[in-house]
Amino acid sequence: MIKRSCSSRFVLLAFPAVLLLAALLSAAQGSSHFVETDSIPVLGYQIVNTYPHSSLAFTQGLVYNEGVLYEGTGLYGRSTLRRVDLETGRVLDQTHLLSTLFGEGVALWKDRIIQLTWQSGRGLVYGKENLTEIGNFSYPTEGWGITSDNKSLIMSDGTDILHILDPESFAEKGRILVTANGTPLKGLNELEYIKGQIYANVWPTNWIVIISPESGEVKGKINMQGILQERDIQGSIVDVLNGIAYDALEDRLFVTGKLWPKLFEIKLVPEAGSD
Ligand SMILES: [Ca+2]
Repeated sequence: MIKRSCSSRFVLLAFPAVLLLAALLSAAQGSSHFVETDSIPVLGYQIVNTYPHSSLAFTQGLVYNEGVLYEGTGLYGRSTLRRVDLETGRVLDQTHLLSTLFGEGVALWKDRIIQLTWQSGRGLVYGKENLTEIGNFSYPTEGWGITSDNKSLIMSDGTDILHILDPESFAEKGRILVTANGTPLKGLNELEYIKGQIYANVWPTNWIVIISPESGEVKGKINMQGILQERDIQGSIVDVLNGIAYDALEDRLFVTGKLWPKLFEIKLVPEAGSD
């Protein structure tokens, strides 16, 4: 399995695309320990729309609001926070992080955007309109994904723990211990709060899990295998599925991945062959 370390992220970028795709498919299959516990309902997807996405964006955070995607990208020296036009994928505005920071998840809170960083223990706060940094905060874990349930911020750190943070003070108010059939589910990455449940990418797989915030139990899992085809990447280098955003007004669900040239609007459906 490809480990999530600084060096391995750059090793990933040196892989030929075909080999990388094969490695990722292998990793996704090999790391599917929770998939084998089959009492969790499986969903598939239908592609509703396909949009351009910057193949230079190492997507670590994604959220939608009023026609615009807010996207956080990673890698040292390349991390950004950007506003992106959904239809064209055009970057409307962006701010660059210090080269010592590796950008991670993003969430909206009121007129602010919150962005995590990976191993710096530092969260960044921006004004939503102009992406100007207006504050920061610290946390004792790694920072991976973050979302909001309109009362709190919910943050992942790469383990099976979701941290519930006060959105004003960033103090931890509680934790959700995530389990799939009673087994801790690690690797929780990019998050999105959708209609009372938490959707999470599971690094480094093609699975998205649907988590009950009350119990931490995985209530459903979405098999995203195959959404990005080899013909889509045409020799370019891609990394794993990561990035979930939701348009609550129009009930639209968006997904993409790190360095993916496409972003998809999807509809969830029962997986073929499942009950
Ligand atoms: Ca998200």
